[in-house]
Amino acid sequence: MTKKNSTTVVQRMKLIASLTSPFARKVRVVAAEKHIDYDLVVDVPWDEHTQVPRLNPLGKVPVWVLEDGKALYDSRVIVEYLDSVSPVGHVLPRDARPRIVVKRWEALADGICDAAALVFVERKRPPEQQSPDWMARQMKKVHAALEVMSEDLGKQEWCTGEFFNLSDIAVGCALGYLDFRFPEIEWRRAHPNLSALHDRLMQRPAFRDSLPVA
Ligand code: GSF
Repeated sequence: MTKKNSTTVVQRMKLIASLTSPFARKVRVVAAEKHIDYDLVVDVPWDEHTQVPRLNPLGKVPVWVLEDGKALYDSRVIVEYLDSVSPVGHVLPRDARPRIVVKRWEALADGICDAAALVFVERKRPPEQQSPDWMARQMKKVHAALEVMSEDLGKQEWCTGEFFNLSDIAVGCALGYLDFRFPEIEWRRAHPNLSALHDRLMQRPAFRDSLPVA
């Protein structure tokens, strides 16, 4: 930590994250692709002594802590911020229309993670408190979103066409999360084009280095 002048304390930027969170993985991949330097602080928001609620009243990771200590959340805000601070390897198009298309992909991929994470948490409750209807409703969203992602990807190399961007990162993190928490979902067999996309993504160090770990 360095003192810039008598009032401002400058610290290295920090990412507060769990190593299982697909949203945090998205941020880690974006930061790596853009060569943005930061300290990774592992914090599991479900743990008794978590510090996450001090930084994010919603109690969720990821949280990005700026040099002046200000905390940014959620993952969509953080990736926009990261893309705006470095011109290296832009992950969001500048123009409004293609940018919104990428954000739509991100919403779809994040939506898979939201629904899947709810099921994961529900499955950890005592069996008599679990709601099969609730879990089925969430899993329906996961399968419907996979279907649409596969349809929209079609035969393209990357989600929005020729160029790799945030849509691919978000989709890759969602697929990786399904592999990690729901290995029984055979999305590769149902959607070979998503499987090929995932294989392409796994050739990138940013993806290989951020696989979820329990
Ligand atoms: C979702 C973050 C989230 O659900 C974002 O950052 O994009 N819209 C947010 N994080 C989960 C961990 S995970 O499932 O990735 C989390 O922190 N859950 C703790 C809680 O109390 O819900």
